[in-house]
Amino acid sequence: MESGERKAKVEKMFGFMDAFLKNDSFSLQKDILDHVEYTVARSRFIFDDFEAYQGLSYSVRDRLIERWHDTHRYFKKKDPKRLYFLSLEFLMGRSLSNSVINLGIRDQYADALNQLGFEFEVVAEQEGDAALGNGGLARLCACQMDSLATLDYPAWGYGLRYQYGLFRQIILDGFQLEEPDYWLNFGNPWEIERVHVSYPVKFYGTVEEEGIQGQTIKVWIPGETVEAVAYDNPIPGYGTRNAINLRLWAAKPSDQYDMESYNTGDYINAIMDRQKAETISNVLYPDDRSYQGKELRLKQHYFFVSASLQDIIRRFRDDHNNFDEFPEKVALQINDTHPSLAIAEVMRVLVDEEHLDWSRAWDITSRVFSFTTHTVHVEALEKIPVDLLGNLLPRHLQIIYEINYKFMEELKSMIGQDYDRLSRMSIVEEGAVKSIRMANLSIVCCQIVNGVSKVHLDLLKERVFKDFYELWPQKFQYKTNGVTQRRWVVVSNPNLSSLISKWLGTESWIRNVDLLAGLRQHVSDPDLQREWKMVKKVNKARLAEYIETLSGIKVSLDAMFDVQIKRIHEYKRQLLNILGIIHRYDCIKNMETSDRRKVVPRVCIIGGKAAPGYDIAKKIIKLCHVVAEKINNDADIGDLLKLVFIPDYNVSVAELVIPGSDLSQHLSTAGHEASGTGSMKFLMNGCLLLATADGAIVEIMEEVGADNMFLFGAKVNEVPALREKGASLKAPLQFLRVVRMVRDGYFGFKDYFKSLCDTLEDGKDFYLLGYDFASYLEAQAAADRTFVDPEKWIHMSILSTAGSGKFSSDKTIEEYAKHTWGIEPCKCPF
Ligand code: T68
Repeated sequence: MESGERKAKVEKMFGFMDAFLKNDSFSLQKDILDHVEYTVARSRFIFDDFEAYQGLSYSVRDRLIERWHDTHRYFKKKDPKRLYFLSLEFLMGRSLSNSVINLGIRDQYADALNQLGFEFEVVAEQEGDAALGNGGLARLCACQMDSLATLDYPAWGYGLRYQYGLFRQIILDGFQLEEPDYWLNFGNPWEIERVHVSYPVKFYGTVEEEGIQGQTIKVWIPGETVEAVAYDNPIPGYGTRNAINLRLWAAKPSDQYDMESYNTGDYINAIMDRQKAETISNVLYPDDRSYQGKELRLKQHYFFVSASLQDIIRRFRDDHNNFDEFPEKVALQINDTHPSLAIAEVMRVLVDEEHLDWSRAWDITSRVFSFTTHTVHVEALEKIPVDLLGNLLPRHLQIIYEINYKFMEELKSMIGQDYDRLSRMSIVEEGAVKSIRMANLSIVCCQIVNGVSKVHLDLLKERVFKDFYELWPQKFQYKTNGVTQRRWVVVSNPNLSSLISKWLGTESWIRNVDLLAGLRQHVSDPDLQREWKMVKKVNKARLAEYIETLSGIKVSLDAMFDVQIKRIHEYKRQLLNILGIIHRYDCIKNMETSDRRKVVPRVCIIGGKAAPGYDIAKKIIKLCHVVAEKINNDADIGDLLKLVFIPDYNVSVAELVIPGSDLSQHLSTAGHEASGTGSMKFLMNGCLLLATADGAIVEIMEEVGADNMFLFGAKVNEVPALREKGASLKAPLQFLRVVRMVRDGYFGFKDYFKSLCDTLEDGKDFYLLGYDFASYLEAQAAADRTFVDPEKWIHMSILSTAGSGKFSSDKTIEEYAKHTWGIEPCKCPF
């Protein structure tokens, strides 16, 4: 039957509107029960919370799929320029609450569950996190997908479906241990396996030359083929019918080399060999600092790039046959350099497969790509050893050499024989290990290179990519990062969300975040202040309960909840926080009992994962535990000070902790944090920030005013000169005293902490903890003084939320759409 004929028949039988699923309480209950019975295969009369979660999720998924189909049909009909967002990492967290809120049917589902004898919150807690990323970069992508869908952009996300997400952090005797995160163990209702959407990805082999029509063509004869299978994850927008797609690739053995291996007669080994193919997409690399030239990692990158581009080109070809139209229809965003092999891959397809001449192919390629970098650390820029690349992807290496040759020629004609500069800018780094500099490749190709904050752009211009900036100043831009208010306020802090809507008289801020500024006019209203305080108290109570369940520690709700949650890094300076806590403890211990009444009680909360091979970061975690052990068990201290380490920090833990925080700390040594998006989540939730003037904080200061924050520390432009001073830069006595306490074994583990303390010695203190310590303590004292004036604190808290609009990912995406990708909204009409 023709599809048009079938459509008419279906419509005649069911009527157009009947085709859509209904959202009244009875229909939802029926759908949940049907899925429990037929999809989960449990009895509809006896099922537990987890099975209710499964039934519920499949029923939500059905509704997502409807919108997702309609959206893609509409995109196909309109054929707008599409954005393809390529990222090796997406940190999506949980999907259920976010989906039902974006679909606008949360209350209906809560009611339906109630009727069935379940509680929405309890059922939602059953979901595990999808943790296919390390930290800020990956979570940023998740926020941006939410904004792309909400703002109706014709966008696709592409990534890898790792079987093992970011490791689970187990704390044993205060030490971090890593456990695999086999997140698919309990199934994943949010994805749709597309067995028919699969592409062969090739590796290794040789490049040969062939003469075709008088021309010499390079032909890559690959040595290994692996199949990439698509798993689709619908991403619903809020307040729109649009639902876009996040397509993640999984590796499967390919049939293409089957016969050869089976013919050897060694059946079992042939199967084992096939199995190896699947390892490509198995594991997420848990290191967010450095790039090692590991073959598996490179294989992951190319596997992802090749499958995504085959898919993108196939879609383009459905309606176009001239590649000159490619840049009008396609924008390819490369998220950090990890997907930058895509540049060489597009060139390979255009030149080797489509037989375009080099300059036409290069013109097209350089008009489709844009690149965002997320680091300020030159040493963190990705480099691939030439030997490794040449072995795995011999044709790509040739193409990169060719791009570099042409670039070097062009550069020489512009700057002459300045060999130092030429060698700094070359895509190929000569040296002990000859390598390809992926950032240089990306800058040479892309017309726009984005930083993620104003400060970051300055650092790119002045330090990281100075030579390139001087050559092509017009390429360099920044887009201030943002986070989605849907996830970080509406989903995670429903009480605050309702309060904001009540005082603004509208829910429109959920799509139009500028409206948050309207809270300013009510900031002094005692009713708002009282209600604001109440919401915080309820959230603190929820967090206190969580802490007690985790650690058995009872914390007082009257204490200031002071939080630092993020990946553990020396530059993020969790150590400064811990040394500050030791100082506070030491002061209380040495106080007259009568003076202790003046101490502002604090609950210090720290959470974060250290990369498995990052020794110093692991020692910081251990130090936090031994200090906590001492303080929390000191009867002298009681409720005046508590220190809690929250294990296995992830997106859903953040959703619980952030709303319950009073103060949040962002302590990076100035010039080290490209942006930092945690601060934005706290800001939206009305937490006050204690921070250095680094990354996004500088722009936050502009929005909420420095008076509404607690700022401290050396400024970005002071840091290099301070470092120059080396050992002559003397740390204050208070600092020396607390470091000595650790060094002398006051908290035990004296030998273990020696190397950690050594990093703080005069002349070795690269991250300037000693230098910043005094001003850090002053900022902490200012926070204490403010906390005892609740009216002032609440005032600052309301102004923080009111000033957070600029840091919505909706804003970031609008900027990218206009100034980088050149895409327009494409809103599905019904
Ligand atoms: C972060 N980068 C920045 N990298 O550190 C942070 N790296 O300042 C910024 O706010 C955020 O990106 C978003 O722009 C990362 O998170 C990684 O996770 C990473 C992962 C693999 C390899 C290197």
